Amino acid sequence: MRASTFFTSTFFAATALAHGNIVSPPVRLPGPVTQQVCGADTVSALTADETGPLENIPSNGAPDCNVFLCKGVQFEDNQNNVQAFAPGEQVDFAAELPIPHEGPCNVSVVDLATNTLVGQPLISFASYADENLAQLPLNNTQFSVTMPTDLGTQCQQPGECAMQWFWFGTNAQQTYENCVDFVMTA
Ligand SMILES: *[C@@H]1O[C@H](CO)[C@@H](O)[C@H](O)[C@H]1NC(C)=O
Ligand SMILES: *[C@@H]1O[C@H](CO)[C@@H](O)[C@H](O)[C@H]1NC(C)=O
Ligand SMILES: [Cu+2]
Repeated sequence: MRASTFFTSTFFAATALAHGNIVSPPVRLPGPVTQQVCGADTVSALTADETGPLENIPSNGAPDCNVFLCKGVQFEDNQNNVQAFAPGEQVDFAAELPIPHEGPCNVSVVDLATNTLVGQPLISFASYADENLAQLPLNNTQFSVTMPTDLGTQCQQPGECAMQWFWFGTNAQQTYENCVDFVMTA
């Protein structure tokens, strides 16, 4: 985090923890299963600051707690939070970027069992959240993706696929993620 020193102390206190996150569609949030798999301090870090970078989240070396996949948050805590999208559907995203850090960003469909990309990224920014701009382009905080039409039977089971927002602040050396669990409707 590089919060500039010209911020007043009040502003700094209010925003020092805030870097960025997806606010819509609903993202994966931690619960008891994440606590069991990762540890209580992982859940504390995730809930203390939903906008923080992965680098601040302890994995405790737990084999099933990969903070680089959906922040380590487990699907089992989010079974009631699975979105349904149709092939070709336009899905609108809203993001908050209270402390921008310039770097690449994308949203991709991820196969959760193997942590591999399904197809090409749905959207990709070579330069995102550039703090040197007077104002961020609107598409940094409001953008849309079009759901793929060529997945066949892939991504039809809950927990099989998520859309993952992935942003890396190059100078900050901070990585940000959020996962949207979804199923593709036939
Ligand atoms: C998506 O963005 C992340 C973070 O910038 C980057 O590490 C990754 O290589 C990108 N993936 C693709 C397929 O471009
Ligand atoms: C976002 O908007 C900027 C400024 O208009 C534009 O240069 C860039 O290509 C857009 N990126 C995407 C992924 O739409
Ligand atoms: Cu930051």
